[in-house]
Amino acid sequence: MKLILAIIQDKDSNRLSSKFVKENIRATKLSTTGGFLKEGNTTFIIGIEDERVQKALEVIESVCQSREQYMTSPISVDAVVDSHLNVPIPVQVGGATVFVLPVESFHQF
Ligand code: 2BA
Repeated sequence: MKLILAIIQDKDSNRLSSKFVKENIRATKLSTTGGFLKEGNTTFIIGIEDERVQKALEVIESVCQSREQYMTSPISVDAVVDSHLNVPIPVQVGGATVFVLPVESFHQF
C-alpha cells in the first residue's frame, strides 16, 4: 500500500474529488496554504493499493492544470520611492505536486 500526498490548486479540487469518487479512489481533502505564495491550495491524502497508484496519478494529471499566478513583492520603504518594484511578478504554479510514500500498516476500526 502507498500514501499519495497531492498538492493541487483550489480551482481543480472539486473536479478532482468527483473524479476520485467515479474511479473509486478514496481520498481525504485538506485545506492548505502554499509557503511561497501564501495562498490557499488543496492537499489530498490518498491511501491506495500499489497496483492502483498509477491510475491515481493519471487521474490527478488529467484534471490538474498548470496556471500562471501573479505575486506582488512586499512593499518596503525603497519600493515607495522605486514604485516599479510593486509590479506583479508572474509565477508558474504547477498542476500538482505529488509525493508517493510507502505505508507500513493500514487499519480501519
Ligand atoms: P507555494 O509554496 O505557494 O508555491 C507556488 C509556486 O511558486 C510554485 O509552484 C513555484 O512555481 C513557485 N515557488 C515556490 N517556491 C519558490 C521559491 N523559493 N522561489 C521561486 N519560486 C518558488 P509549484 O512548484 O507548482 O508548487 C505549488 C505548491 O505545491 C506550493 O505552493 C506548495 O504548497 C506545494 N509544494 C511545492 N513543492 C513542494 C515541496 N517540495 N514540498 C512541499 N510542498 C511543496
